[in-house]
Amino acid sequence: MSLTVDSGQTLQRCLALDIGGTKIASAIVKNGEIQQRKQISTPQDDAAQVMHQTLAQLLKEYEGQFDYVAVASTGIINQGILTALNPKNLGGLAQFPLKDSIAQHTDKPIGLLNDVQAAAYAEYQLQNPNDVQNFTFITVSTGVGGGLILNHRLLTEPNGIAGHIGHTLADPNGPVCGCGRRGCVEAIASGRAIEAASSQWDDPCDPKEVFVRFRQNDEKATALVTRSAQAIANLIADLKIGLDMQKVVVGGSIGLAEGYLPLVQSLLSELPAVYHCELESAKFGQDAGLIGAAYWVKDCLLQAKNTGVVYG
Ligand code: ADP
Ligand code: BMX
Ligand code: ZN
Repeated sequence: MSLTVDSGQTLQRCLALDIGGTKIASAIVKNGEIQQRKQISTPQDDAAQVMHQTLAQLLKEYEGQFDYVAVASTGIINQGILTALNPKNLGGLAQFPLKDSIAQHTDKPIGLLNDVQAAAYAEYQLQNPNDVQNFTFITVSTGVGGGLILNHRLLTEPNGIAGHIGHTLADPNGPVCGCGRRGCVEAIASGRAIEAASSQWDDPCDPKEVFVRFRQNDEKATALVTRSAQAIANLIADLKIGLDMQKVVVGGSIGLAEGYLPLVQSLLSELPAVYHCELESAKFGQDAGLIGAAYWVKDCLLQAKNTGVVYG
């Protein structure tokens, strides 16, 4: 990320944007507090053009109320460009010049990172660093994403790819993922994967209703939710054994749905003890991406201002 900031510039008020596959959240973040939160649907048709218009509109709505812009977005975020690993999650949008699109409407500094990397940064602030040096945030939402903190440091470099653990293998015979690989965790566990299955039922329904039926012990809904939770439990086991992960926090609308995390926990506990890992749900809930982007970009800007060294 390249960032410049004048020595006199204050960085109190952040316009934070969180662009997911289903929704775009926005807010002013000041002293860690969320103000003026708004939420709209992510463009699905004519996605590039509508995304430009949506960003222009948001920048106009918050005009004069921020000192810098922080964007947490789904996709691989590198050099200000959004590249979708799974374009199906973004209305077919494969590449988008996110930073340039925003820069047309403001001269304030702009920083960007992946949505789940941002959420990981926020939730890690709530951990005791003496107890937790290796930490992962997993979102189970439109897709499945991750943010990895290793040895206290969020991995964003060198290409913005780190953390895309939704595209590790869950089942070699599973469905083909939108990224082109067969059997990714995302193709089995995500909201879109659940929807692809439940929309084909004789009594079709959306993922929210799948969870209502799951909580009523409906057989098909329970099997579908369990398939998702099993893929996430195995992913957590892989993180533990591969990276000595000490804690995993789970977010996203599927991850936060009532009954989901206890199921993941119970499936993980069936594995040998060495694969076990402490699990929690996101304390910032749906705001983890907004808060994390605001903190992370501010930290990058301050680092650049104080040392002349740009990181991120
Ligand atoms: P985004 O991917 O934009 O960050 P979400 O975290 O809200 O958005 O995830 C969207 C996915 O979660 C969709 O597949 C949607 O159907 C599903 N979903 C939304 N609300 C619920 C709910 N209450 N229970 C279960 N699934 C939900
Ligand atoms: C996908 C990928 C990740 C993202 C994750 C969760 C795209 C467009 N996105 O794996 O970059 O972090 O989904 O994203 O390829 P969400 O939209 O479900 O929040
Ligand atoms: Zn994939």
